[in-house]
Amino acid sequence: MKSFLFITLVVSLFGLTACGGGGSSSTDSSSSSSSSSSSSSSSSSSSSSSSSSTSSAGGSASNLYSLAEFPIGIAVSAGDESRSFLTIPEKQNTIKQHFNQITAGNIMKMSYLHPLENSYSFDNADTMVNWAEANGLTIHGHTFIWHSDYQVPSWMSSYAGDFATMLDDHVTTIADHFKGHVVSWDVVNEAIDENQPNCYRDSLFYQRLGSDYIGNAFRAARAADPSVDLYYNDFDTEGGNSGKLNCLLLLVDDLLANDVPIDGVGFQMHVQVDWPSASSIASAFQAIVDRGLKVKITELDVPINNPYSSAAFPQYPSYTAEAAALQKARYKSIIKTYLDVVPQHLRGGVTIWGLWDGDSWLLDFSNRQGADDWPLLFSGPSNGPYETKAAFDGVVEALTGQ
Ligand code: 9MR
Repeated sequence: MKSFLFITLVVSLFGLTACGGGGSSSTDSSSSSSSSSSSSSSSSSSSSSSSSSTSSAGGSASNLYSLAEFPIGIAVSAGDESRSFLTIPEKQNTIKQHFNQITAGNIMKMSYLHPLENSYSFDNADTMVNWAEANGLTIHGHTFIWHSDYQVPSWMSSYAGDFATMLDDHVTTIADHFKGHVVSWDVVNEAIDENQPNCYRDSLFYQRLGSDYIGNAFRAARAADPSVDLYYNDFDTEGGNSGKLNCLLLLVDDLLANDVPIDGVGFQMHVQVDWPSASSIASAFQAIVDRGLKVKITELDVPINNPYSSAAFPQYPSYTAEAAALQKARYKSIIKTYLDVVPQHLRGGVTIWGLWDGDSWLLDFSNRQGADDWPLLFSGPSNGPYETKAAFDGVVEALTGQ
């Protein structure tokens, strides 16, 4: 973990360095590279902050993570993926400068880590973890169990043996491998289907084991790594879809009633710029807080075009100042809601699902009808330097109580 010795300094300096505007911040790639090259040690990274506040990757805060007392995470491509941050030095620099936690966007999913029944493949994930540890970032693991067809190894889909034992071994082996190197896990991802009468998605795992597979996975993970935080993670649970939120609460209550060792709920929060409302989000967070569980925003992004809106799509064919201001306000509101509702000891952190707009999974998402969008905190080009957007300033303003 990075040291937070300089939080007070950085926060107080913030008042002097804030841009506070609605557009992209100023650029100065030379100061960017000098600040990022010093960020491998926490103290030097933080102490360089005051002089690098106008860097291209700096924007209105020198080290975003220093403004929060909870992890500020980023999803990354790694391993053999085409946009692996490990092949782009500028991306590493920006990640080191602003984030203190990493989630693998893909390479710690089932099919990547456990491609064959008797063979695990940890090398790519280990390389990523080693980089994170060398640079003072923690890892949020994603994910032991996800139904999605292309994530389930084919051997598992046709497994004819004792399915419960096999799945326990899968969780145990991975949790054990990363023990001491991962601070939290999405134990089960997206197990809910609110259109099913009992709320459980009719997945391979449900078909073989009923809902027991969820509690089993938490128990196996806890047994393998007693000190890691264990989350249930899902999308569309942040309040706009009341049926899905109700299912989430049923699932969580069932786990708690059965003494399943769950520490928190991950809200993915692939939200729209105008949906759901801040009050809906607050209610959803509150319901988890009321159960004494941690709330982690695990996959935040805010596209500015809403394909589900009654308005013509795309609403913003280009990234106008008006769009940027809307997006900034939305990011700010989400983080503010998180701070307002979730008490400090239950804040699991906030992770943004990708570094710069060209990294976003939404570019390939068919529901977006091929429209461009600009859902993240930084703009490109692909190899950097990355420039902070107004959205970044919105996060800074929320974290600093502006
Ligand atoms: O961002 C991920 C994208 O690169 C992958 O193609 C996709 C399928 O594996 O998964 C994306 O991440 C998903 C995450 O793992 C779970 N919640 C939804 C995310 C966006 O689809």
